[in-house]
Order: sequence, then structure tokens, then C-alpha cells
Amino acid sequence: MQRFQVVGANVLGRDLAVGDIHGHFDRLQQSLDAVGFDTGKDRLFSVGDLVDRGPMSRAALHWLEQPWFYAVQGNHESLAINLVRGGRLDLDMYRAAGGGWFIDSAAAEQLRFVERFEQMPIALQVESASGPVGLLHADSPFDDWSTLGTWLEVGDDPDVLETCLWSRRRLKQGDTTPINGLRALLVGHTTVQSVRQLGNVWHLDTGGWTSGHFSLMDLRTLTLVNARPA
Ligand SMILES: [Mn+2]
Repeated sequence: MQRFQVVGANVLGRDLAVGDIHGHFDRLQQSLDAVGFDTGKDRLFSVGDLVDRGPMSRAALHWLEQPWFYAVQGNHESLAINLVRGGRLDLDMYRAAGGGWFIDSAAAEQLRFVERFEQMPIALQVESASGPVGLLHADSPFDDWSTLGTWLEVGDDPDVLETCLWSRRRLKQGDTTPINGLRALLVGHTTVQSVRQLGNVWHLDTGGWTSGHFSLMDLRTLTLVNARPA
């Protein structure tokens, strides 16, 4: 498993990012169709949490097979891994957070998902003509991106991974400290009414999986390519 992955610039089409999906792949597809997403040249980058809560969690495997789809691990992928591999897990919390479909799946099916989830990086760096853009599920534990990259290659402090996957601190504190070494860091995990920028950290989860909408951000221009529905 490569926990830190660098992806080269897209010279053919657009690179778009999206917040948490949580099993709502039909809604996501509608959002992509609405902006003319072209799987032949465009790419989609997900900040993780592909599964749980929504009706189509099992479609995550199909999406992860697509060459134009990239995703970092979210805490919900981590929960699935912990269930199967024996990591720390509050089973009641997991079920309440939409994990019932997975908890109740056969062991062989659980393993299919987990083996794929374990291949998802914790952090992605996408090159663009305007500079590198990072993606994490929740937040960066370091103010320097290269420190995180190095840590993900060699470190084993569970608190660092915990921050990457679970932290809501930056939003709660309104912390505008930038992440050095990146043009922008794109994260999800905490739902916001509209895309929120703190320093160079952008919170993209505008609740497309619940009562909000999927915001699609162009990685090169850091602008939204879809209008917020009225
Ligand atoms: Mn999450």
C-alpha cells in the first residue's frame, strides 16, 4: 500500500474534485453529466468516504476500477478495514454511521472491499499547471505537506493518521494556517453549506450525499464548475 501518491498533471482535460460521496453514486453521476464530464479526458478526485449512509455503497468498487477516478481513504473506508483486520472499532457507532450493509455482508464480500480500500492512499498530490494540489479526507496533521509525505512513507504514529481521517479541528477553530508546499489542500469529512476556504485548505463536502449538493472543483483554477442549486 502506497499511503502517499503523486499523480501527474492532466494535459488532456479537466481535473475535478468532489467531497464525500457516501453511497450516492447516482447523484454524483448526475452532477458529472451536468458539467459534461468526459471520461475520455477528464479525471475525478474524491476526498474519500465513498461508502455508508447512502443506497449504493457497493458501487464503490466499480468506481474505483475506473482509470479516471482517484480517491483517498476516508474514515468510513478505514472503519471497514478495521472491522475485517481487527483494528479499533466501535461497532454500534459504525452501524449508526451507515455501516450496517458492510457489517452484515458475507466475509468474502467484506474482504473484496477491504483489499481494495487498503490500496487507497491516505494523501494524494495532483500536479497542475498552477501548482500541486493535495487531497486528504479530513485534515493535515502538519503545516508542511512534505512532512506529511515523509511521515506517510515511514511513520507509524496512529494520532497522525487519526487527524488525516477524522479531525474537524481546523473548521471548528476557523484556523487559516496555510499548508506549505501546496497551492491548495482539498478535504471533506465535515459537511458545510457551501465550499469553505481556510488559508489554502478548501472544505468541499457540501452534502451531496444528504440534503445538499455535490460541489465539483476544478483543481487547476480552484473554482467550482457547477452552480449551487437554488
Ligand atoms: Mn468522513
